[in-house]
Amino acid sequence: MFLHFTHLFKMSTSEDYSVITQEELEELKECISTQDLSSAVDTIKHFLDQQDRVELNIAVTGESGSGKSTFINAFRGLGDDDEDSAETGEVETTKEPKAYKHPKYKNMKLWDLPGIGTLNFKAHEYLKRVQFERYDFFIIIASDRFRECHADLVKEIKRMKKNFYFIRSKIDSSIDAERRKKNFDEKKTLDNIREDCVNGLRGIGVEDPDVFLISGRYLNNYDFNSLHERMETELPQHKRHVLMLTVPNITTEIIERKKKALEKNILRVALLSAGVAVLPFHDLSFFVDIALIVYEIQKYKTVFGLDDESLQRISERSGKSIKFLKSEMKSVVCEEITAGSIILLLRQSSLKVTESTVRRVLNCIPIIGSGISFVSVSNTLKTFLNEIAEDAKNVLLASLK
Ligand SMILES: Nc1nc2c(ncn2[C@@H]2O[C@H](COP(=O)(O)OP(=O)(O)OP(=O)(O)O)[C@@H](O)[C@H]2O)c(=O)[nH]1
Ligand SMILES: [Mg+2]
Repeated sequence: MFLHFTHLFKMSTSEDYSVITQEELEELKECISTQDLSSAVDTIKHFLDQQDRVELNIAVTGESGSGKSTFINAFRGLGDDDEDSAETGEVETTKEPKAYKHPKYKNMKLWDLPGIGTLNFKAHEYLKRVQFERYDFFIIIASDRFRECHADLVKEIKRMKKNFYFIRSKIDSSIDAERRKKNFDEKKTLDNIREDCVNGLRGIGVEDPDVFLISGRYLNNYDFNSLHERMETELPQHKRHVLMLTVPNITTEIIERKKKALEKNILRVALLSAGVAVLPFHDLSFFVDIALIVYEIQKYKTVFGLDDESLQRISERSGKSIKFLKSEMKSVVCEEITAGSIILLLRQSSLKVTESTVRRVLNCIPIIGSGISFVSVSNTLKTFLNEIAEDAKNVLLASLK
C-alpha cells in the first residue's frame, strides 16, 4: 500500500505546500515509533500545526483618522469594543507601530502604523522608522481624495520592492452623503470614488492600479472579498494558507474559498495517516487516524467560526441567541462529541473532544484492518468539511436575518 503513494510524493513540489514530503514522513515515523500513543498523537498534531504557524505581518498605514484601527479590528473579526481591539476615535490615537494579533492565530499580525501626511511627512524616513522590512505587504488607507502623501508613500514602497494594496475607506459614509443628492446613483458614486484614486496611482506610474472600496463598519459589503482574494493570490503558498485561515467568515464566497483551501490540505492528512499505517503497532496507527480526523474536524470548526468563542461573538454582534445560531447547524460533528477509552486517550493527548464526537466519527468511517485506509480518511474529512462549511453558511445567513 505504501508503494502506491510514492508517485504522489514525487508529484509534490516545494510550491505545493499542502503535500507532505517523503523526508518529513520518514522523520515523523521514526519519531513516533518510539513513542506511546498520547505522545505520538501530540507529535502529529504538532506537525500539522506547523503550517498554520507561519508568520504573516501586514502593515496598515494611511492618514490619521482614515480608519486604520477600525479596519484592523474588522479584519480580525473584532468590533471596536472587544478585548484586544485597536483603539479607534476622532482624536489621533496611534503614534508608534503596534502589532495586533489575530484572536485565534497569534502568528498573524496586523500592524497599526502611525498616520502619514503630517506637514513634514517624508516617506523614506517614515518607512525606515516603522521598519518596513518586517512586513509581508502594506495596506494604504485613504478616506478621502488621493493626495501627495499617498503618492510619496506608494513610490517609496515600490522602491523598497514591497507590495501594497490601496484602500479607499469609509465608503458607507461617502454613499450616505451622496444619497441626499437628487440624481443619486450608487454605482456611479462608487465609480467616481475609485477613479480618483486610480488616476492618482496611474499618475505616479502604477500600471493597472487596483483600488479597493471598503467600509470598516460593513466589511462584507463592497470590495473586501476581492481585496482578500487578490492578497491571497499574490502571497507565497505557505503564507496564503495563514491568510485564508484568518479571514473572518463574513461572506459565503469567503466560506467557499476557505473550504477549497482546507480540501487541499486533506491530501496531506490522509498521506500522513497512510504513512503511519505502515508502523508495526497496529493499534497505534488506528488511534492516530482517529486522533487525526478528530483533530482536523476541530480545526474546521474553529476556522469556520463554529466554536463556542466565535458563536458567542456572532451572537453579541447580531443580537441572535447562541441557541438560535446552533439550531442552524446540521452537521453531526457540530454538536458536542463524547466514548470511553478513546476519549481518555484523546484527552491525554490534549485534544479537547468528548465521547459522543468520537462515537459519531467512528460510525461514519469504514475501518479496514487495524488502520483506517487512505481513501477513508480523505473521504471522511471531505464529508465533514462539506457539512461544516454548509453550517458556516447557514449560521452566517441566520446572523444576517
Ligand atoms: N462610517 C464609517 N466610519 C468609520 C469607518 N472607519 C473608521 N470610521 C470612523 O472614523 C474615525 C477614525 O477611525 P480610526 O479607525 O480610529 O482611524 P485611524 O486611522 O486609526 O486614526 P489614527 O489612529 O488617529 O491615525 C472613528 O470615529 C471611526 O469610527 C468606516 O468604514 N465607516
Ligand atoms: Mg488608529
